[in-house]
Amino acid sequence: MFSKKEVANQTSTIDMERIPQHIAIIMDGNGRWAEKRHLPRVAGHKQGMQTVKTVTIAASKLGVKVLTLYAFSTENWKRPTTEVSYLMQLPIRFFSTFVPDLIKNNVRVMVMGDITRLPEQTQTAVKDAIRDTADCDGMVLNFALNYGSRDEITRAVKSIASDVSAGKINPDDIDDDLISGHMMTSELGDLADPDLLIRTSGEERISNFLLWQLAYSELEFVPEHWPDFDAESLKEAIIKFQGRHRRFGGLTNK
Ligand code: V0D
Repeated sequence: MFSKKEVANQTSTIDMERIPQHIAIIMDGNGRWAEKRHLPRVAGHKQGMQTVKTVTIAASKLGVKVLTLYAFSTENWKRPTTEVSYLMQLPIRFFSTFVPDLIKNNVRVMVMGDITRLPEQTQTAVKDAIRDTADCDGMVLNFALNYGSRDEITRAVKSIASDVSAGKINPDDIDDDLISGHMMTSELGDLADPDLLIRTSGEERISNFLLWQLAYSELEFVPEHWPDFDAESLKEAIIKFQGRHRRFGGLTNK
């Protein structure tokens, strides 16, 4: 017998010419994965970190140009202190074991969000990884860390308002591109907007993630909890994206 996955793979294959350039992922379901196994929630976070490594290498090998991962939202501070402390260790652990693999795979690390409120050691680990991978010109691995999209938009509006009041720009200069240039994704240039958003664990919401940048993205909600997501799940999501995002008679299917 074939599982659903195998049937899906028999009937369709990935088109390497049409890989989504920017994939964003809401890595949901780590706590639920652990609870189902009668393990503490942090065991799910630990396993989830392994999944980050697997999916990063898989995405890079497929030719994805930007992988944005929602690691910690501005709302996650409301979780129990012990859980928050554990989460804050994860970027340190992640980079202490994974920077050589990132460099080997030519992956550059980027972070968006307010990292100034994170513990000193976490900030250092993040800054070191950004520096150590600065010369990599393959995939960008972009972590959304202490990020919230309304906060991002609020900062952008304030910054634009202050440019107007300083006389640097006129209200008439404010357009789509100018606003994009004030978002935390601005250093990604043309690649700032995800082609595909994946959310794991069955929840079908955007939850304050990339509200501006997701305007035209394909959205895929998959049932697996993040620790169960793997290279095969990523390929399946890309195959579905390609099926939906076909160009009909030269018209783009936006
Ligand atoms: C737990 C699933 C990698 C989501 C993945 C601080 C919840 C595993 C990072 C990470 C977390 C973040 C930034 C960075 C390098 C690594 C991470 C957090 C949680 C919250 F620069 N996994 N990971 N960060 N989990």
